Amino acid sequence: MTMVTSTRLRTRFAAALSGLYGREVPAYTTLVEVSRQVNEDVLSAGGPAAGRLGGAHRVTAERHGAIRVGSPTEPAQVARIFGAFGMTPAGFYDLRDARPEPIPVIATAFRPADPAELAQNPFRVFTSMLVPQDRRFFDADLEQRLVRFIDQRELFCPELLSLADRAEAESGLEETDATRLLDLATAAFALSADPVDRAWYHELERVSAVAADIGGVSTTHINHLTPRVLDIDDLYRRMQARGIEMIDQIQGPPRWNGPDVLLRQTSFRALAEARRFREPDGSISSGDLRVRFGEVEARGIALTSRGRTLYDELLAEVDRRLADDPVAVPQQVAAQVWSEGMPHTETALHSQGLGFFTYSLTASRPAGGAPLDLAMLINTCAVTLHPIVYEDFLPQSAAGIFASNLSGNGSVDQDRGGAPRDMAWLSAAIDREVRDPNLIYQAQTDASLRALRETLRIPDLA
Ligand code: OOG
Ligand code: NI
Repeated sequence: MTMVTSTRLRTRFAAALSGLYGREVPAYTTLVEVSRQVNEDVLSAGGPAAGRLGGAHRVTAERHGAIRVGSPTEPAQVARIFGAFGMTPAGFYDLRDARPEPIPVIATAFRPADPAELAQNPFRVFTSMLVPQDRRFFDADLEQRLVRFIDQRELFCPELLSLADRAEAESGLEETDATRLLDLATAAFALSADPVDRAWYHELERVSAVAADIGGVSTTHINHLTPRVLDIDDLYRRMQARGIEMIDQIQGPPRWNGPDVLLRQTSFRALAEARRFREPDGSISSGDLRVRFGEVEARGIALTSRGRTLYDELLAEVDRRLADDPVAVPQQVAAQVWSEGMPHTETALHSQGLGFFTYSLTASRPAGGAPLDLAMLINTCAVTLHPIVYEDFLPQSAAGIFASNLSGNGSVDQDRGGAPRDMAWLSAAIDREVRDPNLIYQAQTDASLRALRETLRIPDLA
């Protein structure tokens, strides 16, 4: 009996969701097609971006998904399902005081952590969880009704959960069970034909459209699935040329002539989708909802916390200059601020401790008696730097993506207290450790440096 490994299960799950989402949201299929063309063009032109941050095999299949669930039991179930696919929770995002629009959720991303697993298939899912206890959004009465509604629904059937547990415990499943697990897991994220209670949905929508999307319906669904492109500016132009109206900007770092870092994302609003509604008198009517969208992203180098601080400072500087000069072009200002403040080369990013890299030895140990250090080995090309790809998300971009796809503003009462939530709280709630992404990247760098020290027999090389 051949085992379908968890790596293979993850690849098949990502592909099955992609098939499902393409049938549900046809604009997604266009986006994937245009992304494929952009990537082919970048790779065949062989420019600096080609292959440096992931080869054709990885990037072509690469997707992130976004789902939104209630709490407290649903996130723990989600964690078991993704556990079957070798995806662990990494990073903690709190969007409740996000700008421009506070969203009543916290989030983590389920993703592989091991470099070999990431190279096979880096599928990641940004998973948001509603916080009904947050008084800035929900009063005590609404909290109670929301929790009751969420508690009595079943997003994931017991068979799915027990297959997932077995797949995780045994690092895979035999083919028949694997197919069953994948079918059930994919179906759990399909848009449901169940009627939506119109009054309940609208009551939540007045607080937050995201709260309604999560707690106003009896099932969950994939909110978007995002392909990765090697040139997001080119993709943006090509989508607009096809008549698909994109949001007015690309979130994250600007386009500039230095190393790509972190993550750049943009999105477009999907069309309204037909849904059935249950009216207050019990009758069923038809209508539509517009909650899902298309998104695309370009990934760059993972930044250390120092690099991240610099990134945040540069963003703030861009905001300041734009506030001072209302007619300035945001992209130009950003590119200017970056060329003043961000190192222009990968080597400089590395030597200033701003980015994460691994090392490989390209020449034998240089002769001569001078003590060797890492910078000198890099400068003489004896050691080559390899950037580590950023595998996570950016809270500010996520907030921008959420906000740009909402129709109405909700209502938030900032005078009321929130409910404290952090990484430790989330770890306890889902009963598994939410990992700090920086420690994952750091471990990769450390392992590579250790290997280099051993090969060169320089135990204290730094
Ligand atoms: C998630 C929004 C965040 C991203 O790529 O930053 C996100 C959502 O809309 O549910 O997907
Ligand atoms: Ni997304």
